[in-house]
Amino acid sequence: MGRISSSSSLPFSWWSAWRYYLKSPKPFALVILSFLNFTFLIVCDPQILATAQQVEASKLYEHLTHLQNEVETLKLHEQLTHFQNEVEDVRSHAKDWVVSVGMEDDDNVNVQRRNEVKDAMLHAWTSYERFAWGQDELQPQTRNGMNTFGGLGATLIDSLDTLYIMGLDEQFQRAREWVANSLNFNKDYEASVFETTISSVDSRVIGGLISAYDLSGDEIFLEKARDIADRLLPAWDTPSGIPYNLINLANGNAHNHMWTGGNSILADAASEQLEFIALSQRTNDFKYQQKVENVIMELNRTFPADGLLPIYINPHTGISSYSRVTFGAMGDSFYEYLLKVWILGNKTDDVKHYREMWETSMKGLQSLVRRTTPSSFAYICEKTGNALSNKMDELACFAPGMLALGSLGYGNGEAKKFLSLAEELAWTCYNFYQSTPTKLAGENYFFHDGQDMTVGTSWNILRPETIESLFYLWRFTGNKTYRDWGWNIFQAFEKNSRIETGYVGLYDVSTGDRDNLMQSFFLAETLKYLYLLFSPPSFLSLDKWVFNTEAHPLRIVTRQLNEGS
Ligand code: DMJ
Repeated sequence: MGRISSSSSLPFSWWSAWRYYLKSPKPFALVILSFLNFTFLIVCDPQILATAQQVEASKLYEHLTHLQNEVETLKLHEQLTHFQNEVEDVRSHAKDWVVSVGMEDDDNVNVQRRNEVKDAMLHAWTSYERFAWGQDELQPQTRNGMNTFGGLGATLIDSLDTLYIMGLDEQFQRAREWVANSLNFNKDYEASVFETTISSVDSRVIGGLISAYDLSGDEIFLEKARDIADRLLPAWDTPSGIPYNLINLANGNAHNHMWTGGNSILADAASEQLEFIALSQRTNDFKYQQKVENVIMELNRTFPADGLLPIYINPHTGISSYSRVTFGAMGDSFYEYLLKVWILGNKTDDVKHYREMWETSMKGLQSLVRRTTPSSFAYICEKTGNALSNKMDELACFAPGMLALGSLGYGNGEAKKFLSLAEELAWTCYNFYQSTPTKLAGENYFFHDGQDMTVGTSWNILRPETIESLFYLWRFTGNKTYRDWGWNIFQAFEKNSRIETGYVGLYDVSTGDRDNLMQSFFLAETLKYLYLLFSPPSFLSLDKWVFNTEAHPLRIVTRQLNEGS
């Protein structure tokens, strides 16, 4: 009731309107129609709709502009990073260039020395170009070439990186053209005459080609390296995976020398790791790496407690045969490569076993060190069974350099000890040179109580090992004495070995009688290490490059995890 009384009290109430429309349906219908029409107008009026869409579009546009701005910023950032990388690259090249022309080297004496070594390289190379182009080695006295390695242009390939490093660009280009157009590994030689040792081909030819590729970026070198590596691969097809040392490049028949009793030689069989790993990294084909890493795994299975392996290994069983232990001929580069593969592999866990094996071998090396009387020269003995022999090859003079390079991986105390042993041994090696009338070292030395050292085999064939070690010691100690020692040895080569048509070895370091061969390693190693000895340490930094056993620098690249597996 209250509701009725309250509504009836309003002047115009909804109730009275309702009653009015119920009684008069026409006006009612009119009102309903107007309402519908109004709503329709609002919803469907194109103008109203367009405005709403415009508002929405403008919002979207605003959002889009914001997104575009963000994209632009990202792009700019990317461009900036790219640009920054390029600047960094140019800067580092410029630095290398500045260093290479000696502008950073304030020491005029060493600029002068470096130029004289470059002149020696030019003389050696020009003689080779003139009399032995495309052949393995030059015989300077008779002015002809000789195919000591089956006609693979060993000197030419061994020289590529030295020419490049010294900035002998025209010579490098001519050599490059020969590689591109004339280097042919498909040699159908008679196996008995033209078999080729793996380690020589590998370190000189494959190492030389990869190094030339790393320095110049020219794909032709990589292509050729791959070609010869493929031809060498069948040598690893033995029951143990330890390779044969000889192979015919045309038909792939592999075997060992008769004089080793069918055994593989340690240095030849286990010094292909650097080159084959580098080749795999650059081609993304890991078959090369697998073959050579398997060799080290196999040797590690029966690795002795002193880490010293005899020079002969049976390729069928993988077991060492009774033979000499030496850091000289036939043993040397096995130990060198244990350390350098660890460095090439960025010292990662993947390559930890190489370093462990190397450290074990260095304990063994220390057990072979003796000192002379009266002058206390340190030297590394050879050993057969339990018997030591007081003999050391000049070839073993690579060891001081290796010890200096490897000392970095030890803790402070051990590092100093190894560096100091390296310095002692380098002094001995330098005296191999200083103690002869020509001031050039003989091939090997014997040590007797009270007499210090006497020359064993009297020849000198332009070998690099002592200079190699002086180079490493100069880099790691900064002691300029090592540069002076290197300079003295260079002077002795200039005096005794330089002739009008190249450089020759000596039959006898006492008389100075000359032989008739310019070894390819004289251009690849001896002159290169001398050049680097007189260059600033930042040139071909040892943080970025690792030198193979033939002094071919290989760029250290990131090792991908489990590359070898
Ligand atoms: C080079 O061919 C290599 O250094 C090899 O490992 C042994 N030494 C000769 C040069 O003397």
